[in-house]
Amino acid sequence: MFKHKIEIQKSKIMRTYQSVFDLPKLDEALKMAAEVKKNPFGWEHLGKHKTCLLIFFNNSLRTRLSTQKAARNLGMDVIVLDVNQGAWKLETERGVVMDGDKSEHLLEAIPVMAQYCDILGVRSFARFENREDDYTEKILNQFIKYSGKPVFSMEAATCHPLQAFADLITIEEYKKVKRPKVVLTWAPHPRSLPQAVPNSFADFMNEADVDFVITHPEGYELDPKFVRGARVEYDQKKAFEGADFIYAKNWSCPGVTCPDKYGQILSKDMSWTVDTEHMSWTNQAKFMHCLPVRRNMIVTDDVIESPDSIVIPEAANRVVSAQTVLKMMLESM
Ligand code: AN0
Ligand code: CP
Repeated sequence: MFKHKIEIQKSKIMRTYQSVFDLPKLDEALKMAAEVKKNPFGWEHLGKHKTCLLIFFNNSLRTRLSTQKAARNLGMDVIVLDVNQGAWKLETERGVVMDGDKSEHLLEAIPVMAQYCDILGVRSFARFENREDDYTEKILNQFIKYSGKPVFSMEAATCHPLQAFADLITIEEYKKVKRPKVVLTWAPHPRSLPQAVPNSFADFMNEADVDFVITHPEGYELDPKFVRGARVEYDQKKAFEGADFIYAKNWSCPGVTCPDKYGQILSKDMSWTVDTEHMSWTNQAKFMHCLPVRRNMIVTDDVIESPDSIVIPEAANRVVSAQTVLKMMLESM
C-alpha cells in the first residue's frame, strides 16, 4: 500500500523536459493544457520568487516570446540570455587548450548560470559536426548534469518537444473525427535544417490517437527511434489522400540510410512544395507548420493564407504548451 503511494508520487515528478516521454501521461497533459488555456492565471502562486532563465544558442521568435509569457503567467521572474550576443564565447569540448577566441568553458558557464535561477530552458540546435554528439544530446545533457536544476528543452539537437506538444494541442482542438489522419510531409528549403521538429512531431503523433503517415523523398528517413511503427509513404500524393491535417517541414538528411550525408541537403525538389493542388488531394485538411516558414519553398502563399491554414493558432498554443510544462515542473520542485 505504502510502496504503491510512493510510486504514484514519483510518476508525477517532472524534473526535465526533453521529449514526450517526460510528460507523466499524454492524455492527462492534454487535459491540463485545456485547463491552463481556459484559466491562464490560475497558478500564478506557483512561480512566486522563482526565476526562469532562458538560454539561447540560436535564433528564436516564438519560443523566446511564448516561453517568457508562459513563465510570467505562472508568476515567475524571467531572464533571457542570448549566449552569442554579449556573453563570452564558449568552448564546449573538454581537453582543449583554450588559446583561441573562446574565453569561457561550458563546464564553468553552466553551474554559474544555474546560481541565478531555479529552472533553465535551453535552445541548442544540432551542429551537424558529428551525428553521435547530436543524437546523444551532448549539449543539453551537460546542462542537465552540471546545472543541478530542472532543465527543459526549447529545441535541442534532436527534439523540439514544446513545439510538438503545442501541435498536438492544436490537432485536438481542430479535429473533426475521433482519429484524424495526420500527415508529416517533407518540403524543400535552401538551407540545412535540423530534424528536431519532425522527430518530436513523430514522437508525439506515435503516442496520440491519430492515423499517422510520414512522407519524404528517399534518403530523408528519420531515425527509427522516432518513426517507430508509423507508416512511411514515399509517394506524396498517396500519403495526402484523405488527410485531415498536413504538417509540412523541411529537414536535412538524418543520416539513417546514408550516414556520410548526415545534415546535408539531398533534394530541393519543388514538386514537394505544398500548393493548392496538393491540398485538393486531402479531406479538406488543415495546414500546419511550426514557423518560421519560407513561403513558396515549403508552402505557397495561397495555402498558408487559406481559411484551412491554422499556423497562427498553432503558434498561439506555444504559450499553452510551455505553461503546462512549466506548471508541472514547478509542481515537482
Ligand atoms: C529551425 C529548425 O528547423 O529546427 C527552427 C524551427 C522551429 N528552423 C530554422 O532554422 C529556419
Ligand atoms: N517554432 C519555433 O520554435 O519558432 P522559433 O524558432 O521562432 O522559436
